[in-house]
Amino acid sequence: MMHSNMKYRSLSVLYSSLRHCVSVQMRKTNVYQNKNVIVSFMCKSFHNLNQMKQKSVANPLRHVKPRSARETLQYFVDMKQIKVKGGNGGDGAISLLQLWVNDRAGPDGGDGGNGGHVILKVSAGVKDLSSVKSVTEASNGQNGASKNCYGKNADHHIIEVPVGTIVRDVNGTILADLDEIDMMYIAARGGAGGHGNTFFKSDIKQTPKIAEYGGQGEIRQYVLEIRSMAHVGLIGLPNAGKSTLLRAISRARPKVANYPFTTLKPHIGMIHYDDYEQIAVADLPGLIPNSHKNQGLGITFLKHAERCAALLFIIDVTQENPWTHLDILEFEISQFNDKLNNRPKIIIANKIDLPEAKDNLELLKKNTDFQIIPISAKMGINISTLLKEIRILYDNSLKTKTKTDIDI
Ligand SMILES: Nc1nc2c(ncn2[C@@H]2O[C@H](COP(=O)(O)OP(=O)(O)OP(=O)(O)O)[C@@H](O)[C@H]2O)c(=O)[nH]1
Ligand SMILES: [Mg+2]
Repeated sequence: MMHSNMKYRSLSVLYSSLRHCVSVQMRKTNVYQNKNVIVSFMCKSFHNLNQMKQKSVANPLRHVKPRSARETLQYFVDMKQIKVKGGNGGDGAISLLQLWVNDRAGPDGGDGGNGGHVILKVSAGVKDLSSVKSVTEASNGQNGASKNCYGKNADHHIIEVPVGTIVRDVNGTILADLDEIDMMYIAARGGAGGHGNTFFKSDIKQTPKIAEYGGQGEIRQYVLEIRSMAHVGLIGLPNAGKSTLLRAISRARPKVANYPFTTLKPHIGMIHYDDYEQIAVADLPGLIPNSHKNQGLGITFLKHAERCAALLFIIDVTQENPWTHLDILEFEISQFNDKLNNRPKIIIANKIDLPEAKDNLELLKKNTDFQIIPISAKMGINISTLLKEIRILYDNSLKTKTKTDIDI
C-alpha cells in the first residue's frame, strides 16, 4: 500500500497538469491495489499528456491566398559562385596651361578618380542569393583633365546578400561570416586614380610631363553560401513524395511527377500558424545510396540538408522493407556530416492511402525506435497532426536558436 502510494505521489508530481484527471480516474478504478493498472495508467497519462500538448499547440492555418500563376518557378538559391571586379582608377592628365597673358602658366593636369569597390552588404529584405549576379563589375573612376579638373570617384557597387551569408574563396576557406544586418565585406577594391602632372610639380621640375595611369581594380572569385535556409528540411529517397507534401502544406509550387529527381533545386514553403508564427520548410532533391561519394546529386544535396535546423525524413511505405530506406538516409547524412544525425527529426510514413502501405507501415513501426507519423501527402490524410508535430518540434528545439546557430 505504501509502495503504491509513493508511486502515486511521484506520478502526480510528474503530471501535475493531469492531476485532476488522474485522481478522478484512480478513484473510479481503485488503482492503489494494483501495480499493473498503475503502469497502464502511466502510459495512458503519457498519451493524454501528448494529446494535451497537441491541443495547446497553435493551429496551422490553411493558405487562403491562391498559388502564384506565374510561369517561372522560383527556387531557393542557397549557394552561388561569383566573380567580382573593382572599377579601374581614372588616369591622371598631362596638361600645361597656356593663358593669353601667360602662355607658360605651368602644369594643370588633374588626378584621375578612384574606381568603385564591389561590396557585399547584408540586407534584411533579401532572402536568398537569386538576385546576386555571377559577374559584377564596379564602375571606373573618371580621368583627370586640364585646369586641374579631378576625375570623379566612381560609386561603390553594393551587392545585397541575406543575413547569414558566408563568404568563401574558391578553395573553401571562410573569409567572412555576414550575420548582422548592414554588415559589409569589400569583395573587390577599386583601383586608385592616377596622379596628374600637377602632382609631380616641384621646385626642381616645374613642368613635369608625366602622369600616372589609374590602378586596376581587383578581380576576385568567391563562393557565397547561406548558413541557414529553412527551419525544417524534407529528406527522402527520390519519389518519396517530398514535393507533394510541400505543396500540401504551403503555397510553394515544386514540380511533382512520378519519376526520380523531379526536384533538382530546393524550394521553400512557409507554414503559417494562428499565433502568427511561420515555419520555413525546404523541399530538397532526392537522396540515393552513395550520395556522400557524390553520386546522384551528391554533395550539393547534402549541403542543402546541412542548412536546415531540423530534418523531416519521408519514407514511402508502399515500397518493400521501408525501414531500410530510413537506414540509407541516416547513413548518408552521417557520412557527410556526423552532426546532422543529432539534429531534431521527425519520421513520416507517406502514401498510406495506397493498400500496399498498410502492412509495410506496421513493419516500419516494428523495426524503428522512433515515433512514426503516417500521412498521405496526396490525399491530405493526417496532415494537421504532422503540422502540429512540426510546431512542437519548433517550439521545443528551434525557436530559441537564432538562424545562425547552425554549424557549417
Ligand atoms: N498515392 C499517393 N501518391 C503520392 C503521395 N505522395 C506522393 N505521391 C506520388 O508520388 C510521386 C512522386 O512524388 P513527388 O512529390 O514528386 O516525389 P519527390 O520525393 O519530390 O521526388 P523527387 O523530387 O524526384 O525526389 C508522384 O506521382 C506523386 O503523385 C501519396 O501520399 N499518395
Ligand atoms: Mg520533388
